[in-house]
Amino acid sequence: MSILTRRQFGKTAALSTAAALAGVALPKFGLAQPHVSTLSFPQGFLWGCATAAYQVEGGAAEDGRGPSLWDVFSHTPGKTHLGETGDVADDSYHRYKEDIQLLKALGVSTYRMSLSWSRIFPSGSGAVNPKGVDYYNRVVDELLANNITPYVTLFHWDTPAGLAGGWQNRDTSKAFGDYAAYIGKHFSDRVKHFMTTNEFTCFTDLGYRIAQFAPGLKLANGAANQVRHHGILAHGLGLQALRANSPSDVQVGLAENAVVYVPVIETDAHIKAAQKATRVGNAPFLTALMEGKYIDEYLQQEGADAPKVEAGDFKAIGGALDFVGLNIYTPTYVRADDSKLGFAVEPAPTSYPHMASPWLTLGPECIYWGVRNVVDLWSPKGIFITENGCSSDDVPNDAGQIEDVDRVMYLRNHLTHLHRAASEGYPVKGYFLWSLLDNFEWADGYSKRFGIHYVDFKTQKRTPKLSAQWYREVIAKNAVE
Ligand code: PNW
Repeated sequence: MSILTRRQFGKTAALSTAAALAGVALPKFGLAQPHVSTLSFPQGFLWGCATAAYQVEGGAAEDGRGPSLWDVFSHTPGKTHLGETGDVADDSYHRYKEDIQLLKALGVSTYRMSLSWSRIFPSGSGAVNPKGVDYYNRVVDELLANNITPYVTLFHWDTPAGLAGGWQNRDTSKAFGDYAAYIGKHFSDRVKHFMTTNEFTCFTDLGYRIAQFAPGLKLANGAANQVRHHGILAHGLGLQALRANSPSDVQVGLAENAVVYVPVIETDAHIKAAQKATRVGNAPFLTALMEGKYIDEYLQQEGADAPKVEAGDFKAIGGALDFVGLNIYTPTYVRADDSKLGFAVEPAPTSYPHMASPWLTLGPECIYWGVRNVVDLWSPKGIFITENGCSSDDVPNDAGQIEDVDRVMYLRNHLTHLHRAASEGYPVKGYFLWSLLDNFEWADGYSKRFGIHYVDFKTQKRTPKLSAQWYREVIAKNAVE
């Protein structure tokens, strides 16, 4: 609805009077005749929801699943909010059919889920666990029976604890390649879209450099850079293995939380600065994948601490992707300057608004710039928003309903800016809302809720929030209003 300013209203009223005198019909504006603008998405745009295995499944010790670094970390005192773990989480291991009905009620056409590597290979490599494979066969078949297309992430941070040295060890990347080959062989008859890994920074830097996530280490810079390299190498080997073990209609990409640089003001100079920042600021990860090398700026910056690269590594890492998945939550504002790099990041004032998670600063134009910077720099074949959503202090009211108007505000604004990208011709193919359900929010345990369905963790009851009703409308209309 457009509300006219006092000046515009005065002008409209004057015009109407003049037009009435002249007997001319004018378009009607103003509060009595709300002007609703519908922002329609391209035909065939895919709407979905996303989750990850350790955050929703539970069943941590069931049917032969091996432990992951997140089981170990969350069971170590002091590592997560109130010592909470993913032992039970949303119990989706047993309730997946109910969860698929929630997806169906929303009307989504796709579901982004991840596989627990240690449910399939309990030690990370070696013997396969048929019961783990059966579980995912049941989930995939149930999705397909309900006309929901699975988009499957092979690794969303739950590294098998049995892999010695975790991501410090190059063998973990090779084990990931073997695991990906197995998944390709056994699932690509029904699953046609795979993402190798989710968010490199979160399982490398947060786990091995700043100890916020599993395994909770604070390695020196050089060693932590090597962990990053093993992360992107795993992606590369996984990509090759999936391709080699799947039919040609299978599409492979990844889900990456590239830093999104937003020009402070939309001028040519600041837009160029945002592009430069995107390339340099993501040098260890997305830039390395898209350009098949570490760019000079990164190598110079790291000097003797730069990662050790072996022959052939970048042939795998730089392999062509069918799509780039972007997990987009927050903006980083940047401006042009005359420094060597040509840009400077703007510090956020303390008054800058954020959602329930303090890191989740609000700037919905980031979804537009995330897409635009990546496409303008590297022209990938397609882009998916593989995650977008927010935490909110959801509290059921007396009637048991959750009126998460702040989440609706967050989502509506992000989709409005995503619409801009689609309507300018950027190849955005789909959007996965994080998340279907409240779930285990890593180090924040169950204290931060990201779902559009409220989960009562005592009873496992799921209740659609206002945002779920809102999203259902968006999907039905293929439009945001
Ligand atoms: C993503 N940040 O993580 C993950 O892929 C999800 O598993 C997670 O639940 C979701 O976002 C919400 O946190 C992120 O600090 C973690 O900018 C941290 C950041 C972004 C995303």
